[in-house]
Amino acid sequence: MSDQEDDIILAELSDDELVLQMHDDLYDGLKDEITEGVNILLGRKWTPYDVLTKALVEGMRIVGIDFRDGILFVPEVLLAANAMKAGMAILKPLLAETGAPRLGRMVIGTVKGDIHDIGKNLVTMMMEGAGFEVTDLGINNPVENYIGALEAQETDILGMSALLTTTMPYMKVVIDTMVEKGMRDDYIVLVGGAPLNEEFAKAIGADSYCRDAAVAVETAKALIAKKHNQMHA
Ligand code: B1M
Repeated sequence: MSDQEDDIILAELSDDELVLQMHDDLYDGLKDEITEGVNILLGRKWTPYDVLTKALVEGMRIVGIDFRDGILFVPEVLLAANAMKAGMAILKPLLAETGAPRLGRMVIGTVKGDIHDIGKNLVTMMMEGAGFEVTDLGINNPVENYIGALEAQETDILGMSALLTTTMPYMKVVIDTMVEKGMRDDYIVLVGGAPLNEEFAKAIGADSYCRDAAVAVETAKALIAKKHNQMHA
């Protein structure tokens, strides 16, 4: 870090400057600075959602570009991910604090072979904030984990996350297994992750593709309401 960077006092920056600085700090994997930045923005009455999307998610998007282009490597991206998680940990209770009524239960996990969990964690946070109970299976889940969790307790929604083109086909393995076991129609299946799209979701037999965590919440609410209406029709 240069002397000049040492001199930056985050609390003295304007909102716009601070957000740009946080993108840099996330890029550099500076956990303490990200924690401080999140707290400053919250202190300035930013909503937790705006802090999450404008400071953290946007910062990680920039990291992703340089990772793709071979400018950043796995160890650096891991540091960025840890810094992002430190920021998310502050926002998590605030996003869950809505007092929303219980809307349903979801099981979510990242598929086998895939260890990316930031997006899934974000979906979990937003779903909990919207009033869903969420069982998070973590990363690298074989089909047995999903089926076991669905069978263990009454669940409305299965959510799967995949960030790699090599792991996204595994979602079909899970859905096909649900079909074989005659349980597919008992659940709403939502899928998400950067390489997916609506077409893919349709092709593997999911109910919907969710572009981001906010869309996951809206889609879950809409499909739950539809299911309830059908049941009471
Ligand atoms: Co990885 N990685 N990575 N990585 N990594 C990507 C995904 C990649 C696109 C980077 C790149 O090249 N530009 C690329 C995949 C290329 C491809 O397959 N097309 C890639 C690669 C290649 C790899 C490795 C193979 C690298 C290597 O080892 N050589 C390796 C694979 C490891 C494995 O999984 N087996 C690897 C490793 C890692 C780290 C461990 C270093 C780290 C993960 C840390 C962690 O998650 N704890 C990492 C990271 C951080 C990334 C990038 C930079 C950022 C991902 C992220 O957290 N984004 C990523 C680049 C990118 O995506 N542009 C990249 C922020 C997050 C908020 O967004 O996850 O998209 P996202 O989630 C969004 C939506 O997608 C959606 O909502 C979320 C919130 O809005 N969503 C859902 C996600 N899941 C959902 C589930 C739902 C609904 C919505 O269910 C209902």
